[in-house]
Formats: sequence, structure tokens, C-alpha cells
Amino acid sequence: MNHKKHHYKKWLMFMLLGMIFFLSGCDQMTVFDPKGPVAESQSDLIMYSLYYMFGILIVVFVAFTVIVIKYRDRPNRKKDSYKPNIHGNKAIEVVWIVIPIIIVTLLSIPTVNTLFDLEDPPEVSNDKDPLVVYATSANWKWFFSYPEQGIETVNYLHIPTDRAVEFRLSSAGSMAALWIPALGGQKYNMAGMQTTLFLQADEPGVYDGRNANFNGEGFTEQTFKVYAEDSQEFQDWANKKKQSAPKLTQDVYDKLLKPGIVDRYTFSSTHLAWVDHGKMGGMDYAVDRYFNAYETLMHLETDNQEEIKDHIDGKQVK
Ligand SMILES: [Cu+2]
Repeated sequence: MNHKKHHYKKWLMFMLLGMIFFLSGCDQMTVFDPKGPVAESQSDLIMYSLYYMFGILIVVFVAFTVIVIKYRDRPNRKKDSYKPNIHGNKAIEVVWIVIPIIIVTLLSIPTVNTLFDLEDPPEVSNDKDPLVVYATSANWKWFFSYPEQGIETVNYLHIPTDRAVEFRLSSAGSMAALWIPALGGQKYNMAGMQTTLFLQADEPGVYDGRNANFNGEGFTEQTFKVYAEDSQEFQDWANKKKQSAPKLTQDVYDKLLKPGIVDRYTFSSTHLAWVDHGKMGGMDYAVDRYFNAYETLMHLETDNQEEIKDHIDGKQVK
């Protein structure tokens, strides 16, 4: 009696948790609403895997129900009709080895294919060279350097649509992960090394980006916006910033690096001129400057924001 009641409670709890998940903030699941070819291939893979596993689930449940009903214990059962010893039945053993191999193979082939495809720019835009953007994480902000355009942005970025973006990821601080859910999955940013992530937007729009790897106090605030616009608009934006934005000096850059949260900024030069955190030499750059800040208690608001603004004549935000 007690046992039954216990199970009932468990199910109620499970249903409640499920309702919380489905009825809460998850009203638009960005991952299932892809805005570019990379996110689309990942979403397709997830859907394929879900339908596939759902199919297996149905077969198992149907077989389970049939067996439970067909072979249930009945009062008129003959005493010797139950023979549980099936050892040595080659046919059954082959079947239950071969079926899982087929299942795993059919699940692996598209997964491995997709994973390898993601290491190259999306095929649909093979006619254009990818736009190169160095995305550098620091505690707790993002630097986006455009070497070809000669500009650098902090905590936001513009990208052209219908063209692949080659993100060169590294970190000036702790390990992070660049994630723009509408455009594709995340990849890690690590100090002293570089990883490459190809993403592409097909639809113009404003997308959310964030750090997807927990890295302490300012983790939740380490977000940015992605403005995807057609290539002419992007070019105009880049040209305008190249002409009007202040130069990024090493002094201002060092101030921005201080552990904490900063506003958006735009500069008409990049920090790659003196440091590339993706190379071994750039690994300790931030720690060397802020050893004490890393060692003692950190503060979320960077206390030198006014100082930074003074340095660049207030010509910053988007
Ligand atoms: Cu690494």
C-alpha cells in the first residue's frame, strides 16, 4: 500500500518538473530556431537523433507490453511450461548483438559527418572568403578584433549575412566558451592557444551571444549582442567605425582587461598589434598586469570605467 503511494508521488513530482520546464522561459527554444546553416545542421542532427531514439523507444515499449501480456502467469498454466534457460540460443544472441550495432552505427554516421563538416566553413558560402574575427574572452567581457577592417569592438559585434565568419577564439583570462545559440553551438576559448569556430547568419537580426563556460563572479554578465546585416550595411558600419572611432592604445586596452564588467566600446585599431592571447606569448598578459586582482576578492563593476572613457574622449558606444 505504502509502496504504491510512494510511486504515485514520484510521478507527480516528475510531471511537475516537466511542466516547469515546458511552461517556463523556454517558450522559444533558440537552438530549434536556427538562423544560419551551422545552427541548422546542428538542429537537424538533434531532431534526427530525437526521432530516431523515439522510434526505438516505441518499439521497446510495444514489445514490452506484448511480452508482459502474452507471457503473463495464468492460473491454468502447465507446471513445466516455464523454461527460463535460453543459454546457447545462437539466433537470439546474434539478434541482440546485431541490433544495437545497427542502432549505434545509424546514430554515429550523421553525428560524425556533422562534426567534421563543422570544422570547415559552411559549403553554401564557399564562393566568399570567411570574415575573420578574433574573439577574445577576458574576465568578464569580450573583445572582437577585425584584422581586415582594422577595428575592434568590446561586448558586441557586427557580422555580414550569407557569409561565413571565422572566429579565432582565445582567452586573456580564464577558460570561456563563445556561444551564439541562434547561429550554432559553442567552442572553448583558452589562453595561450587558438581554436576556430565557423558560424554564419542567413537572416539579418540581433542575436544573443554569451560565455557558456562558468568562470566565476561575472559569468552571468559576460554576454554580447550580434548584429547580423547584409554585406553592404556591414561594410558601411566597419568603414564608419574605422574613420570615427578612437584608436585602441595599449594603455586603454590594459585598463579594459582589469577583471570586471565594462560597457560596449569601438576602436579603429586592434590589440593584435601588441598581443595575441592565442599564442603562448600572450598567455600571461592579463595575469601579469592584474596579479593582485586575481589573487584577492574581485569586484564586478570595473572601478576604472570613467578613466577609460576619459582616455578615449567618450567616443565609444555602438
Ligand atoms: Cu586548450
